[in-house]
Amino acid sequence: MRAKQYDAVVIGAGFSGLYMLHKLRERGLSVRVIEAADGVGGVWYWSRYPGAKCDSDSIFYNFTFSEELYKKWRWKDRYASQPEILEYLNFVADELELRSDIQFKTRVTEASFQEEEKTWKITTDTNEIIEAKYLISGMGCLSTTNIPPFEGVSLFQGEQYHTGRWPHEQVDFTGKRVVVIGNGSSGVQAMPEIAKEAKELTLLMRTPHYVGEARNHLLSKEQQDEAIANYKEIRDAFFTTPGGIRMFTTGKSATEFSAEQQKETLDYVWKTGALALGSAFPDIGVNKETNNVVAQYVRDKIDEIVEQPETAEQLHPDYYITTKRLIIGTNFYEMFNEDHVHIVSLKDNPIERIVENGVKLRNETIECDVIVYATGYEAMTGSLLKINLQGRNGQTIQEKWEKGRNVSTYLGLTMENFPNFFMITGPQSPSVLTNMPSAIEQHVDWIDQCIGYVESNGLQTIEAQQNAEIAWGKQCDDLANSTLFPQTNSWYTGANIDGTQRGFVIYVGGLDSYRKICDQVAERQYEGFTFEKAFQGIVKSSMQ
Ligand code: NA7
Repeated sequence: MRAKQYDAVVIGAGFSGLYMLHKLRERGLSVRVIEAADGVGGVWYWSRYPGAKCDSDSIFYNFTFSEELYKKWRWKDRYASQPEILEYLNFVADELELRSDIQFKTRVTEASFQEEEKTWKITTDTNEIIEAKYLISGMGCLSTTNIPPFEGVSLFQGEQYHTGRWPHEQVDFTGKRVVVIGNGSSGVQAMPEIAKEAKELTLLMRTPHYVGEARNHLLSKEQQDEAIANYKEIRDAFFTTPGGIRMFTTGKSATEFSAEQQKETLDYVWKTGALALGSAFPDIGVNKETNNVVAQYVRDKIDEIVEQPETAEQLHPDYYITTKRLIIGTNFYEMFNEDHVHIVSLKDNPIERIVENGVKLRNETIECDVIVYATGYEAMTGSLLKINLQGRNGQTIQEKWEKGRNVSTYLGLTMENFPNFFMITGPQSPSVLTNMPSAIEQHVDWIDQCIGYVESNGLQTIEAQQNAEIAWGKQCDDLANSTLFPQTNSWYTGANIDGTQRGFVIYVGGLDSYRKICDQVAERQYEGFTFEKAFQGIVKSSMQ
């Protein structure tokens, strides 16, 4: 079979893949996007569970690279729901006429670097072979679902769903006994919706989490007009803020305020909603005292809202707030005041197995008709490790990263031994600590510029140097170790998946600082990279 040939192959047609395709096409490259689903959207194509929403204010949850595109779209909700985000991404695909270069219902199974040709050979589950000079992962950091390896899953006689792979048809919970496993963002968003229909709803909870108020509402025509008029400010936030989003902040440590002032500030945040519990006092991630002020405020709120003191106590989180992804919800704590909603702590009573009629815990069996796994994702590395990706000399990504235990990249964008391969929002980039579209635009712009450099200099390959990779890993670790983050086991560290413990794989210095570092690397002629030039051998760009 003859291989199809392109300049670049991009894996995934979510926010990342769509924008990457647009940029490389503008550069005049031939590009093929390979997407497993039958439509665009990426994680927003799959995560159709009831209540699914983004947790950034919608007006920031879009592309800003084109003023024209930005101004053509109006969000209906303060936090766009999954159908609305999917509609938006379809709108983008149509406006930029992207579909003709996307191959749907196809999964990349293998990709190997061909030393002689200096190209990537890509194999799909449709038995096609594609060759491309550049290979770019737009698979995102939260797309491979995590169903923990519970025994007996196939024995269950009722319905089972994962929030990240929800059916397209509406699931009817009316009159049913439902068990939800997991109370991360997905579980917290889904449960109040499921509780409206279910006869019984039981949350099986391993760790209580901090849930702030979302305060979603429809955007008025005036608010939509204002968002459109504020285009420049919104775009500016992508470039100049640590999270790529404008959030409420006092700009000071909680320790600089009296107890009354702290409460006043946090009352304001609770009333106005959003993830501002994490931004009101900027030293929350490094100062235990500030952290405790905010954490205790949420625990007090739980006591105020939840009527049964034992239930309130069960819901008290005890880790450093924001060291696991902060959650915002609607009616989450209130829901536990309803008679048909229950909570079972798995702390001393873990799940033993799934049985025919429910979930068997150490001390009891919870009978149910439906099990909802809201158990999250193999975050950060899961999707990359699922592909048989082979760099130089057949080294696989599984070998390089020791199956996820020793992740190593340069800038979270590239890797030694994997020439011309790029990751969008990869591990060791700011990724999930930012508003994702902000991070994605920065990554795609940088990769596009980098490819432009390679092309205009007549180069064959660009590849991270080992010492650059080691230095980047150290910089990420040192930054993380100066914060409270590593003190909590979370999917930031891979602790949610057995055997994936791997240290901290997010650059915690903020998107604004990260952008400066990446720009500087480019300005210094791609410092820390090695190039191969046809017929002239290897060229090294120096590391200082
Ligand atoms: P998360 O945030 O990873 O949450 C997963 C939840 O599932 C969390 O409560 C986990 O408990 C729980 N979990 C995972 N494995 C198990 C096992 N084996 N037993 C019991 N409970 C388990 O995923 P989400 O989908 O909610 O959110 C992911 C991101 O997607 C979110 O931040 C948004 O950006 C969108 P744990 O806390 O690990 O004890």
